[in-house]
Amino acid sequence: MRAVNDRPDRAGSGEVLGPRDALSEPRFTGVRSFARLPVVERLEEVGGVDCAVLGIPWDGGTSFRPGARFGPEAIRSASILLRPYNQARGTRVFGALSCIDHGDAPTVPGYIEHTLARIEAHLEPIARAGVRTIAMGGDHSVTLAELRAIAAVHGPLGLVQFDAHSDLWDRYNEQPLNHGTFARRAIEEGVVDPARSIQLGLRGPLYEAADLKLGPKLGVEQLACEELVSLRAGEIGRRVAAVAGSGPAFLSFDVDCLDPAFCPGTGTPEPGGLTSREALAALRSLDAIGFVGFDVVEVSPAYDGPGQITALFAANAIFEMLTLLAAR
Ligand SMILES: [Mn+2]
Repeated sequence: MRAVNDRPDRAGSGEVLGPRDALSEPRFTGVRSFARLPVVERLEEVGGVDCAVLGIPWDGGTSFRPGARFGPEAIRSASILLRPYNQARGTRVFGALSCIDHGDAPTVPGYIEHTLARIEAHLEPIARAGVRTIAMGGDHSVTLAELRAIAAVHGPLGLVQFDAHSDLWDRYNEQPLNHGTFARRAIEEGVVDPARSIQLGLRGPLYEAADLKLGPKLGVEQLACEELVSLRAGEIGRRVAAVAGSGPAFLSFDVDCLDPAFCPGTGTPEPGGLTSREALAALRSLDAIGFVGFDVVEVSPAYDGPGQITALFAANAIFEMLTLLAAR
């Protein structure tokens, strides 16, 4: 039962918290946590770690298929296959970063305003302690709460959003809070700086032609899926860096950015999306951006395919996010 602790040059911060070693304890044993990281739920014990992975079990903002409240549980189960070293990047992740599984943020089923307020209150002190958070959603409405909390510490954020949908709509059923409106609310509230924001992977049927004008109107750069897949990964990284600049940014990854062949377990699937390989390569290209927070959202396990492939992709997307932190 040992934690990875092999970076003696890590000055003055005590133990480096990492996963249990699968070479001495089989990876299918033990209580499920993200990547078999130690579970540290008490805020007082979070200080000193580099990164906290946490769940946000919530699907009260979905407009179609529910079930993302079980996303964190499924991602944790799939994540036990992760290993400490990222061979694609040549980067040691666990062992270089001190990481914990910080449990789940509080939610209130049926009450979206209360839920977003509780998530925000839960995250803000973590961000204030200088700990980077990677949240496992949850439908995309939870990102609004994360952005509120992290912007309260770092100021307005650049948003890098991988998604089939812009989530810039104004109302669903006359109501302002929903997984399809979070990005617009975040811009209106000033927690996201649209001039430093970009959405990638957009596709699928819209309500009307005017939907295509929402991005330009609100000042957000958009890369449709067709254009995104025509770019090499390095070019994607340069396009994002040109928009996001050097200021603090948030990376939000909606798994419906991928084709349903690769990520069927999601709330609003759209055919014609990225492959797993394209998506991971795109994430790896973002190493020039100053991300201060991350999430992977819209994993709905009840709709997942055999082998829980959506949850498995989500776990690996989080591993790439951790790698971006470790490589800095
Ligand atoms: Mn979305």
